[in-house]
Amino acid sequence: MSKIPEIAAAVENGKVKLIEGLVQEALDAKDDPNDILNDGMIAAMGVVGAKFQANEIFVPEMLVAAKTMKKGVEILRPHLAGDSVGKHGQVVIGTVSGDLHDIGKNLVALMIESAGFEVIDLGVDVPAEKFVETIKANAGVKIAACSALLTTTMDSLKNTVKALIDAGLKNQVKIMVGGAPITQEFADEIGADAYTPDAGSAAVKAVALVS
Ligand code: B1M
Repeated sequence: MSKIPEIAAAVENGKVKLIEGLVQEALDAKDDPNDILNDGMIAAMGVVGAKFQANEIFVPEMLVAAKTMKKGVEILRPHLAGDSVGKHGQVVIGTVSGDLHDIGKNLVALMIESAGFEVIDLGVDVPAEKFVETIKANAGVKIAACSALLTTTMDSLKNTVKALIDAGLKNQVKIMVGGAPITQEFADEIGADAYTPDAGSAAVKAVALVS
């Protein structure tokens, strides 16, 4: 029987010590790595978010769930990543200033890398100037990928896109944006080149933007 429901339960309940073994067992049983990620771990984070919103759990429980998911993704990583790193050029990625969420951003980075880009990951809480400096210092960067998970950091995303445009970098890079509160409409409004709703479509779009 598939281990995916157990994986979802382990992420939801923050079973940090169990997750690596469960993911490995699922892989050994030939569960599809994408199903383990989407139906197991990402779905569980949705439940965690809903419980947080309903005041059933609080920030510490969200943190443990996040830690559990990260450990699980590390086991999955070699099964998701490809082997043609760098053939499409470089992508600078980060979560915008004021925002500490990095699981989605890390998945986008992983998928983009597996699609054949070299990824420069600036981490979380990244000031707009840091994106600008990094692109100026790396002529091979073709895409700036910016993630925002909070409605309160949508403004940071807007400022980051503006800083990239004001620095004259639109000739060098395409700007991709995403994250739960972001929409195509918002992306258009702030002048981004592309919005995608998830990590898989971000990788497909990145390749299309440079082809
Ligand atoms: Co936070 N948090 N959190 N949190 N957290 C949310 C986002 C929230 C929706 C929970 C809720 O209320 N239901 C809510 C935001 C509400 C809002 O703004 N509308 C929220 C809140 C309120 C907060 C705090 C303010 C809580 C507090 O302190 N009172 C605080 C803010 C801290 C800060 O950033 N300054 C906070 C803190 C945290 C933790 C640190 C505890 C932890 C993050 C740990 C970490 O990331 N290392 C955390 C977590 C875990 C969550 C939830 C539960 C899960 C996020 C996650 O990892 N999802 C989240 C609820 C939820 O998402 N349902 C929640 C799984 C991940 C795979 O999905 O990140 O959406 P996601 O990424 C997707 C897509 O969005 C997309 O692709 C990804 C994969 O397919 N995507 C892109 C993301 N970036 C992209 C970029 C692209 C393209 C696609 O192109 C460049």
